[in-house]
Amino acid sequence: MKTVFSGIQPTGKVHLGNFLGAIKNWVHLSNVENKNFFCVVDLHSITTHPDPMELKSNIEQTLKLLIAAGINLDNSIIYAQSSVPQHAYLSWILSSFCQVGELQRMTQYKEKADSLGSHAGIFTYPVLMASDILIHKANEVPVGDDQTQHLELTRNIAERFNNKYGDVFPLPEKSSGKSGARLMSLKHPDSKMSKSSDDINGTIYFDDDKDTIMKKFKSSVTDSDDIIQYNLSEKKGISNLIDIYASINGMSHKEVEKTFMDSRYGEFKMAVGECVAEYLNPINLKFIELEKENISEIVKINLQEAQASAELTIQEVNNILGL
Ligand code: AQP
Repeated sequence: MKTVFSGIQPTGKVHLGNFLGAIKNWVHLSNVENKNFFCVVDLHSITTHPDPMELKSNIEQTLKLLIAAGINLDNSIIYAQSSVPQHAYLSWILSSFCQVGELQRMTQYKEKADSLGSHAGIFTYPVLMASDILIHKANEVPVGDDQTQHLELTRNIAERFNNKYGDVFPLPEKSSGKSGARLMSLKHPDSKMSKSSDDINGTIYFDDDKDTIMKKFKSSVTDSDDIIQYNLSEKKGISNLIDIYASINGMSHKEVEKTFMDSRYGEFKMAVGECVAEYLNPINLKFIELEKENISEIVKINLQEAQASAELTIQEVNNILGL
């Protein structure tokens, strides 16, 4: 049986990009024979210095959304990273198996240092990420291409540890499953749809109602061709809409182009809006239902399982290191 780990930051309201790029696949993985850990990686979000009340509420909201999205809790564990301090403990140990030069080469460090200022947290967070993956000995990690570099670093760290102390950690692989679409802003198709962006009209949030969704798609930026064709270099806006439609309906880009070959942009935008509203509505309804329910027992049981799994690894590592 595979052990899968993946995480989401509680940096804001969950959006369609998070669903189609990650959570939809997590739901799928939770229904096949895997042991899955889906983690709200709140310690990572500290690097952005969030407002404490907002952070607390985002953590709770994100955990509830994972349940509302349909993650099968029979073989999946959902929890907040900061509730399992073993993540941070292992991160300290692993930092002695990571080269400074490796961290300096991380492209996300360079990007984040520009926007967040260069503090040590954004320099060393890839080690915490390695710890997130290795704490449960995950061998499969469903991540997008932007995370390939971090996964390679995790493998390097695990390999160095294993070379010195024996076969402790598996070398994790990128999930073989289909990676989800990378959604772009509906208003600025050059930028990624993102939780922390101010671009609310370019982002579809999980709790947008149908009217709002339709309005956002209606005013989405495309081009003047009126030809529904996937072309990432010249038609970013329409390609993004094709990606969304294809991802929700399990179709290829070509199939979407064929289906809408006689349609105009206005018609296509409405069709995309309709299918997005249909996709998000049951998740939102379930979320509202969960808001009324007390899910503390579910959260507690999941957390205990996550702690037990992490503690096993820490005991083993402590013994091996002589701690
Ligand atoms: N636009 C996107 N398209 C496809 N997938 C996306 N993901 C995020 N944005 C898109 C995927 O969602 C998962 C959780 O993301 P994260 O919270 O760990 O970090 P992120 O990639 O930085 O997400 P955001 O929404 O853009 O948040 P902020 O604004 O805080 O940076 C990941 O698997 C990610 O690939």
